[in-house]
Amino acid sequence: MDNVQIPKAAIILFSMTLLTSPLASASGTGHHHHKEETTSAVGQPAEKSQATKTIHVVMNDKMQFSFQEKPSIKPGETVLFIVKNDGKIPHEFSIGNQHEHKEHQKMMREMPNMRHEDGNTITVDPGKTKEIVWQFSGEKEVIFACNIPGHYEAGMHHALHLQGK
Ligand SMILES: [Cu+2]
Repeated sequence: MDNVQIPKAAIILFSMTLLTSPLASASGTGHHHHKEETTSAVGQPAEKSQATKTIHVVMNDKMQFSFQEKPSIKPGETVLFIVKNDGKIPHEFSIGNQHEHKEHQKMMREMPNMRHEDGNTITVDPGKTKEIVWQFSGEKEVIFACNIPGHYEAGMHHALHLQGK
């Protein structure tokens, strides 16, 4: 009897391996989900050709964002941000809601040497200019922030309420 049961058990184990292996490899390739992380509660990255508005932003070491003109954005609008760093240290321009920035700050404190370059974030070196294109959708309360440790706390954020529709 034992001779019969052992192969049966082996077959069961074998089929369980077949069943679980696709699951195991799916969780092993969790990095593919990275793209989804760039979809935020306030929109998603877009192509420059889709942008219907350009907003110039200047960042400085006084922990401020200054806008060439007061930004006005409608829900659904795709905006090209041209972001210049006038300071002497790197700064970040990140688009999100309050919760997303809090999470981002936590991660930056844990990995202080990491440069954060997600779809919703650019890091701009001193004297440099970078671009980010964003389509606004979802929540209407948007925050632009620099999440480099200490910067947000020092005032490096700007809240914007999307206008209309
Ligand atoms: Cu900063």
